[in-house]
Amino acid sequence: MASMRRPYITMVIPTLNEERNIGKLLGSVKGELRKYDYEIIVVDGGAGGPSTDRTVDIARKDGARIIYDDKGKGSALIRGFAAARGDIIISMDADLSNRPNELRLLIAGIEAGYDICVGSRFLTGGGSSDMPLLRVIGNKAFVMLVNLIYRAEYTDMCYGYRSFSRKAIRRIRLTERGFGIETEINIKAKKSGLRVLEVPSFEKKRAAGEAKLRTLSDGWQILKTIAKNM
Ligand SMILES: Nc1nc2c(ncn2[C@@H]2O[C@H](COP(=O)(O)OP(=O)(O)OP(=O)(O)O)[C@@H](O)[C@H]2O)c(=O)[nH]1
Ligand SMILES: [Mg+2]
Repeated sequence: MASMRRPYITMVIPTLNEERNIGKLLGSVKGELRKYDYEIIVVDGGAGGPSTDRTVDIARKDGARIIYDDKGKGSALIRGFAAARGDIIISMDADLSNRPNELRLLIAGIEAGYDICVGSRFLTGGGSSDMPLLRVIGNKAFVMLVNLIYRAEYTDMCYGYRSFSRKAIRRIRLTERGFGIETEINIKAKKSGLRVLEVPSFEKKRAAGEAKLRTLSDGWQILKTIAKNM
């Protein structure tokens, strides 16, 4: 970032029935960003329609801009990115898995001149207490495949805590509607020569509510994402 002024931050948070998490998340994000100008975009809804709980009411009361989407997590992120006004755009899960203090790392990476910073659970300082063995194995397999095919050096693939420069958001055209979105971003970032930085990130256990990712069918989607972009 050329100028010395503080960047304007856009948070993009996809939600599907996160009423027990979203209020606490927004509180801690706002605390962490208090020295910045920022906007928070909550993109709510899945294939079955909007959240059926109080997620949207709570998010709106807490000052988030609400956008609706009815296709999946990837589609929600694409919509959120398109609506973002920030110099730095950050995607974050709503389930309290991501640590708010790591926002500083994600912001610093873009300020230092990288186009995309991706959180990695497999760098020293990172980790996960929310990853069953099957997901660890699947994720490793996707990392190896993408690195081999696209001559990349990722250590993590399917993790959603990330930051983007405005330029990066404009440069890569995203189409994945579901959980393939992170893999699509990694591949397209590499293909378009963007400068990518991995930063260690620790994924806590989902605090409350139900997991939306179904390991096998979403794993299959991710495999198709890798094949489609070759
Ligand atoms: N808008 C939208 N958000 C979604 C959808 N599916 C998941 N999300 C959100 O995307 C984020 C990540 O989803 P999770 O269910 O936590 O996926 P995960 O982290 O792989 O699974 P857990 O192990 O349960 O944490 C959460 O904030 C979800 O609410 C969807 O279809 N639409
Ligand atoms: Mg989660």
